[in-house]
Formats: sequence, structure tokens, C-alpha cells
Amino acid sequence: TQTSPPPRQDAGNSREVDAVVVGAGLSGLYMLHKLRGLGLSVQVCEKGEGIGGTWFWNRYPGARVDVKSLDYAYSFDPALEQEWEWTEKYPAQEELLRYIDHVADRFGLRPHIRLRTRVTGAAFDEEAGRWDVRTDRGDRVSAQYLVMATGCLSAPRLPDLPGLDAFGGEWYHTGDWPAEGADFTGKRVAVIGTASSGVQIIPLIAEQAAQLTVFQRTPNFVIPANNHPLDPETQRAVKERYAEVRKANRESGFGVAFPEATKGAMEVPDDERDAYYRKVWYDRDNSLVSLLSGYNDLIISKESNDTIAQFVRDRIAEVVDDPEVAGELQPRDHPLGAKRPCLGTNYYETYNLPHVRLVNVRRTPLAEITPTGIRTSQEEFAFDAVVFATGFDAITGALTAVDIRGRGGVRLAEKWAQGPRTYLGLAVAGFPNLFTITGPGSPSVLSNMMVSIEQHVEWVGDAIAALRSRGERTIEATPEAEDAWTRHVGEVAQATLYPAADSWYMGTNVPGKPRVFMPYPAGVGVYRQKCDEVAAAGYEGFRLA
Ligand code: N01
Repeated sequence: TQTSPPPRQDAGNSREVDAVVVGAGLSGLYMLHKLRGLGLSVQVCEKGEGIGGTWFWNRYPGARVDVKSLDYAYSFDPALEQEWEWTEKYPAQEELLRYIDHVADRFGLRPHIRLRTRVTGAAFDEEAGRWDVRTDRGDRVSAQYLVMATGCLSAPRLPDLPGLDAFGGEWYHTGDWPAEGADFTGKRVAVIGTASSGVQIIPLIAEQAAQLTVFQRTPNFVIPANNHPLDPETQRAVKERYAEVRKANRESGFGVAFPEATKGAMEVPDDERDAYYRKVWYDRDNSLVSLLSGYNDLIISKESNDTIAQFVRDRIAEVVDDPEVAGELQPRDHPLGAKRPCLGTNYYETYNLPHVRLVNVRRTPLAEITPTGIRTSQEEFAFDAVVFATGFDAITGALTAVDIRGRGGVRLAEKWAQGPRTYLGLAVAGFPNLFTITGPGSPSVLSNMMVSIEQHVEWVGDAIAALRSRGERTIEATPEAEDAWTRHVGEVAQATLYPAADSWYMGTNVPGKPRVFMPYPAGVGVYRQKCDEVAAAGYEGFRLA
């Protein structure tokens, strides 16, 4: 059921372009459009059989975005944002992919995209000042600029469990779901993983399966999505003042504007605070941002965070009939928000169904996949299908998977062995003319990705235009700027509750990965300002040559 290697129908070729963009997801497509607009020749390489990145691969039942459609859409073209009609508060994967296809056709992007083409390596030729890019189809492409638009959650991870090869049933990873889909009707199904992907797929598998067993290691905070069809009036009202909405989003913390809280959670009476949480919980227009932005210290103060964490635990106890199961589902080991909170539809309710069972694999760890199912330290289970909702080698995984070599042949993966080091999350010292869209050290996954993607793409486009107008050929972060930025990201993170949790933000889901908080948590508005200041100061912290 996993993706097979891409067919190698044609021989590799050798060519020169101004820029290679790796990945044809939301960031790669906009980067392509931007660079074409500057008059550059661009080759996009995409490993998938289709464009869309995250929304191409995550085709599992229930996959949908957790940022409201009108905020998640591209903002770079006023006609595009007016003409596209969203159908739901949180659109599903199919709709998002349809939107992405529309964008590719509307801006004539497809001729510049090579599908089924994985970039395997790229080496910086110091003499030529160009990147020599290799693909699994034998292509050699020489490019002045290399833009990694490979996504933050695009290297799926399976648990390190023995036995999968010999499993006789079907198995799937949510992040690499087969195009033809999967039918669980009447089957005995296991789901491993109870974070965003698991939370979305579990209720839908429960509707089909004869038996569903969920293997949970860490319970998560699941907030009701309260998804619904978008009514035309709401859509029209937002579109009428879209420019203003976008501006506010760009200047915000999470990339979705929300009135700034002036008080901490402990500064208000208990009943007032509880009323606020209740309002957000049941409000049809709620969002993760409305939950986390109600008070100004929820992600800074443990005491404040405990109030919202307890509120969610109380709701779980209300919904789940069996108190023991409710107890297992209540998160207690991390602050709400320190791991990505999940949006759910009928998630907790699903555990009231008689054919659904929850197994705590913190207590009874998974031991192996057997030919007929799964064995834990205590019990053996038989399954027809196993679904891994086990996540990704996040933020750096898709970057270090490519053999990228900078000056002196230094490998990016080696340079980052103790944790990623970047300047602004955009550039790496020793790797001239390499850009990482939403790379480590930028707000990326802590924000509405669309806002972060557009900001990076525009900044990179402007930097390349500036370079060209000055007649320079390379732009490279200085080691000093990179050191200072990496230190700054760490310091900002240390002032928050984020490092208090083991999470993919911290790299702890991948054995051996250094425990480093990777995104930049100061907010997209603050970050944008810093990036703009750097550019305005003649690309301070970069060496142009
Ligand atoms: O992956 P995850 P995800 N044995 O890494 C468990 C975005 N996203 O695909 O927490 C047992 O978060 C693991 O347990 P633990 C969103 O940003 C968004 O769900 O490590 N269990 C965890 O429960 C999200 O945060 C949307 O103890 C194992 C789960 O598998 C990000 O993608 C939807 C295990 C992995 O959770 C990633 O979400 C989907 C093992 N060996 C995704 N290994 C929306 O927009 C892992 N687990 C709504």
C-alpha cells in the first residue's frame, strides 16, 4: 500500500536553469510563480505523481485543514482570492487539492514542474557559483538558486517495530495514503497514533470497521472543530474586506488575526475564565487561535495553562461514558499547546461505541507487528488492517533526506547533526543561494502555513531580484548571523512552555534526533518585521558576492 518507486520511463537529462525548486506543494508552486514573474527559468522537481504536497499525500479519510479556509487561501493575487469559493469552514483534502490544481492551471505553472522526480542530491560548485542538482531519474540540473520547498511534515515515519514486512494484512501510513483509498468495511482495524491525523481518521474508520483498536501512547487535547458549510454571507463579508483581513493576519502571532489579549488567565475570576473557554468550545466559529489567544500567558505560564488543560479534561469526562477510558484519554503530561492541539469531530464520542477499544501503549508497549496483527507486552491482537498515524520526521526530515552539500562538500545533515542552524530559517551559512521555505528557525508550523509560506517566498523573490539588480551572483548567510539567530530562537523558545513537552516540534518523536525546539515562536508579525529589517539594511547578516 506504500508508494512504489517512481517509474523511470525516460532517461535523465542535463540542463541549466536559473532556479531549481524542490517540491510542488503550496510553497513550491508559489515560488515557481514568483520566480517566473521575475523572468527566471525554473525547474520544479516533485517526487509525487501529482502536485499539492501535503494535500496530495495526506489523502486519508477525514483529512482536512485546521485553519479556516478563507485564511488558509493564497493572498498574492486579488482576483484569485475573490473568485475561489470555499464550501466549508475547514475544507477537506479533496477541496484543497482542487484549489491547488486551479492555481496551477490559472497561472500556467504545470509546464515547469517535473512530476515523479525526487531530488536526491545537490552540490554547490564553488568555482561556478552554481548548484549541481541530481534526481532519481538521472537528471543533472545546474541552477544558480536552489529553493527547498519540501514542507515541514512530509517525511512520514513508521515506528521502529519489527515484523511489518511479514504482516499479512493491509497497512497504511496517513501521510502516504494510496490514491485509490482504502475500504475498512467489516474489517478488524488497528490505528497507531492519536495526534492530529489519528484524531481525524479514527471516527471515520469506526464508521466502517467491524472492530477498531486504537493504540495510544500519549493522549492529546482535542478541541471540537465545529466544522460546517461556509455560508455565502460570511464568505462575501470576508472577501469585501480581504485586504484588511490579510494585513491583520500578517501582523499577528499565529498568522490568523485575533484581538490581542490584555490579561493573563489568572487575572480574571474563575467563572469568567470558564465562561470564555466554554464559549470557545461551543462556538461554531471557534478555532485553535481563539482558544490559545484568549489570555496572554497560556503558552508561557504553567499555572494559567493548567486552567485550560483542566477545562478540556472536564469536557472529556463529560463526553466519554466509561470513566476509565475517559481517564486514559485525558492528557496530563504536557501543557495544552506545547504539542500541537488537535481539532476533532466526534473524536471522544467514538470511544463510546461498543466496537472501539483504546489500548494504552505507554503502559503496555507495542512489541512487534506479527503476521496476523500486533503484539504488545501483554496481549496479542489480530487485525486485517493496520493504520499508522505515527507522524513525520518533521521540519528537518525532508531537508536532510536530500544529500545537500555546501562549501567544502559539507553535508547539510552533518552540519545539523546537533540540531538545525539557520539564519532566519531561510538560509544556511556555507550554503550560498540555498533557501529553505518555512525552514527550521522560522515560525512555520506554529502559524497559518499559508501566511508563512507567502512571506518566505516573497522575501526570497525580493532577495534574488535585489541580487540581480546589483549584479551580484551569490547571497550567503554569515556564520555570525546564523549563530546569533539560532541562539535567539532557542532563547525565545525557553521563555515559553513549548520545550516542556516531548513533541515533533522538539524532534523527540525520532529516535536519535537532537532535542531542539525547531520553529521560531515569537509570532509571524514580529518575524516578518525582522526579515524586512534585514532586507532594508542591505541584507544584513548575509554576504553578497
Ligand atoms: O503526527 P504526530 P500526525 N508507538 O507526530 C504516535 C499536522 N496535521 O500525523 O505523542 C506508539 O503529531 C505518537 O505518540 P506520542 C499537524 O501540525 C494537521 O498526527 O509520540 N505511538 C502520536 O500520537 C500535526 O501536529 C492536521 O507518544 C507512536 C502519533 O503517533 C502534524 O501534522 C491533520 C509511535 C503521531 O503524532 C503531525 O500530525 C493531520 C510508536 N512507536 C496532521 N510513534 C490538521 O490540519 C508515534 N506514535 C487538522
